Amino acid sequence: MYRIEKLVERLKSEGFDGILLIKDSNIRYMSGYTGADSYVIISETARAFITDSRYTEQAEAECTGFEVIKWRHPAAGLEETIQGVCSKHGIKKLAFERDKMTYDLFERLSNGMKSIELIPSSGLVEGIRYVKCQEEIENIRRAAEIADNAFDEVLKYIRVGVSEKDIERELQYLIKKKGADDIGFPIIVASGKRSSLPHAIPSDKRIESGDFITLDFGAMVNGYRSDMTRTIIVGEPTDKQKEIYDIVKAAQAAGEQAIKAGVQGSVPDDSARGYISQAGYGDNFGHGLGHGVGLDIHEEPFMSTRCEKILQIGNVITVEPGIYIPDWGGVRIEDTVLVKEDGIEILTKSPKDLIIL
Ligand SMILES: [Mn+2]
Repeated sequence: MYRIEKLVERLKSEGFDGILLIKDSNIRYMSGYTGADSYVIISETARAFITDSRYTEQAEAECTGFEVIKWRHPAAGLEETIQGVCSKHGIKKLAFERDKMTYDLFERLSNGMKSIELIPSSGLVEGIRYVKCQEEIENIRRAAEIADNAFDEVLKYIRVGVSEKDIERELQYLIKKKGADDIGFPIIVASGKRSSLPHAIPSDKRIESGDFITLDFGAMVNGYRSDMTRTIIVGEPTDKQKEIYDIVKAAQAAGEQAIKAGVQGSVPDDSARGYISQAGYGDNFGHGLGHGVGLDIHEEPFMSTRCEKILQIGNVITVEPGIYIPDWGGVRIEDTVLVKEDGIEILTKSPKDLIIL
């Protein structure tokens, strides 16, 4: 229960009596609950899990140490239920997650609970999630391994004539077949000129000879995600395709080499971006170098030129530079890596030499 103790400590130091959690990933992290549509209140003494009849049985089984409280007709309304927990535990200043609270819910709660001060907060749980424990790392490691296996097998399926959607569906099936609870996030398949779209949605476009294909995908294991991208080519690459690929590959290696505990998140970004800029393609790399990954697919630290976060042992982050040239195509190469004292462990192990199908 060290997670809850750490949160209580943080609440105290910020001057809050308690916190209302509504973000699924934060609720899962704190309570073990794997479902949705629920609320958690944590304070020095409160471990309250508020849900409705659809989820009470599940919550009672999953949330050890929590009091499961049912709300919604015929039980009390949400405001009344939260108010009840707060009165019981002497909570007057109740923090909430400012990036998740809707205006609707805020209005409803503040009108319905006049004696409680609702105060916006940010990153209280995420700050604890920032460094992964061994069990979390094992889940991500397994997710990365499943994604590697699925990638290896989907290569046999990719050929001239199949569509991006066909590839997406095959890869999705393979990720689940190889043991994932789910895919990590919606799969990106971008081929030919469409590979210049960093976050392309798979289309009906069919693969042609000479196409780069960018595949960005991951697996989910016990709620934890992996994230990887490989760009492959069908048919022989042109000199320009080889040039762009090699620049991204070298930039990706430069980014990875710059990562170790104690380094500011902007440093690896500078390193990869510097390489791409020197090669003349700085304007074609518009996004940050990478992001944390865990219960959410995008979480702290967000590595960019402005990132001030210090990388720590136990961060799990992506390293994903790319070059995108409109109306021509693009290349991105991405690993999920574990930050260690002197460097990294790369969790996604698929080859990074250009695969020619
Ligand atoms: Mn990513």
